[in-house]
Amino acid sequence: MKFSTNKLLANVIIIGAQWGDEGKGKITDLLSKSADVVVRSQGGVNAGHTVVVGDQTFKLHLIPSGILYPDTECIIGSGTVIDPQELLEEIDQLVDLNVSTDNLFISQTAHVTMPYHRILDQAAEDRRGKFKIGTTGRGIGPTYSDKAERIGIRMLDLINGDRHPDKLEWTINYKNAVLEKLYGLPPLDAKKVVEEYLGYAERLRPFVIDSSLKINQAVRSKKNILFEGAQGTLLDLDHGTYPYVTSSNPIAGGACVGAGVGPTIIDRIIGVAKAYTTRVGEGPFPTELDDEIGILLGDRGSEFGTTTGRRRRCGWFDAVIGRYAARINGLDCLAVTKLDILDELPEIKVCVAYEVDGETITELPTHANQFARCKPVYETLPGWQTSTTECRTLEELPENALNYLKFLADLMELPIAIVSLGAGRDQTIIVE
Ligand code: 2SA
Ligand code: GDP
Ligand code: MG
Repeated sequence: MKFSTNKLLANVIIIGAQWGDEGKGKITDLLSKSADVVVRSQGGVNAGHTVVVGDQTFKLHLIPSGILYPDTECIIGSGTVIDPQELLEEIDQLVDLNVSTDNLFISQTAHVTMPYHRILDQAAEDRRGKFKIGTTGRGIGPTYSDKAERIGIRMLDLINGDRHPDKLEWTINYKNAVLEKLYGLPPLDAKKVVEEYLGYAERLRPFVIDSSLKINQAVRSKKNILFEGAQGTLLDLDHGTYPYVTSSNPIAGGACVGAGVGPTIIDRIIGVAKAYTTRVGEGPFPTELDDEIGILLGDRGSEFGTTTGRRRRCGWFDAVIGRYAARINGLDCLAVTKLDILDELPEIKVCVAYEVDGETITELPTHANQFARCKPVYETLPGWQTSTTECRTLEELPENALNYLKFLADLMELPIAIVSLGAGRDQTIIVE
């Protein structure tokens, strides 16, 4: 479990190794102290990253979790989708809490979530009925769909007028036809929407930059860059549990695409994993607990969506998923969070394989139906039934807690670099 903290001072990608909400916000905030630049590469206001500093709790959606350090530059990269209204609210809330946003920058090529995207997200979910995905309803899928269809509106279209207001109106009317004809919904007033969004653009203009250029200049100046993942590996559009995924690429490769940097600049990839598993939204979840232990994990872990407030589904740690995340992301090491949530349990299970169709498998099946039929094969470890929240070194951990961590590290064939034992900054063990 050796890990040099010096290596945190390099170009590092932080990735969710499960289905999101692993505590990436806390880990990003922690490492931002030694970062010059923090970049969000994908996702939008669907993300909810919580950072606790003393008695203040910050819930960030689009703004990188490095924003709490005044000297750290925070960049919302090209691969993100931006809801200008929500972003402005997030900026205003930070300013109200005396957090400076002077070092915030927004990519000119990020796509804009428009009002029709939010409406279409909800309408599509309703139409999917029992096949619904359980999206956050924030218009994420429709914004990325328009990007792929090449009818998206980018920040620079709003800021520089590269897309003439007529063209904006044309796009809105095009989407109005979809709203009306496909869903029987009332059309939006195109002129009003254009006026509203050009107003947001005026406020956001000072933040908008060529983000890839800025990030690569920072690379050349040997600055330390932290790439903050949103959502998690299993929610990846290409490599997650499709179709129950988000519409971007939360995996390590997505960080390079979304930021506009080459993979050769990356020094280290940290996978953040909870000591158990959660999922919010629909889709198969082999280790899900529909019993009092699931409720206990949810209650002790305050497992409610940071963005939507939805109750998260809870289950045991799944090492099949963990190993998959290690492979897909090329993880160098792990940050294990929320170990303290297991403190009370007399015994703890870990899924080491699946049984499906009479076979035992240790690799994640790619087909959603087969994945839905997987039954977890568990190994049971003794709990420690002692509080770990005050532990600050591995030596201070109860023996069974340390054994649990070693068990996870061995299964995933990865060193553990960081252990988190509470939401606070100091409730952390950095493994030397
Ligand atoms: P979407 O809205 O199109 O991205 O939803 C598609 C799926 O991706 C899941 N998803 C998430 N899962 C965990 N956490 C997320 N962020 C919020 C949080 C979620 C919340 O931090 O708690 O508040 O509910 C997040 N964002 C997207 C989503 O549940 C769908 O399964
Ligand atoms: P993210 O999306 O990966 O940033 O995670 P979220 O912020 O959505 O959810 C993680 C929640 O757990 C937040 O409320 C954090 O403050 C909290 N948290 C993070 N690490 C720990 C930990 O080690 N122990 C406890 N008890 N809470 C933690
Ligand atoms: Mg979250």
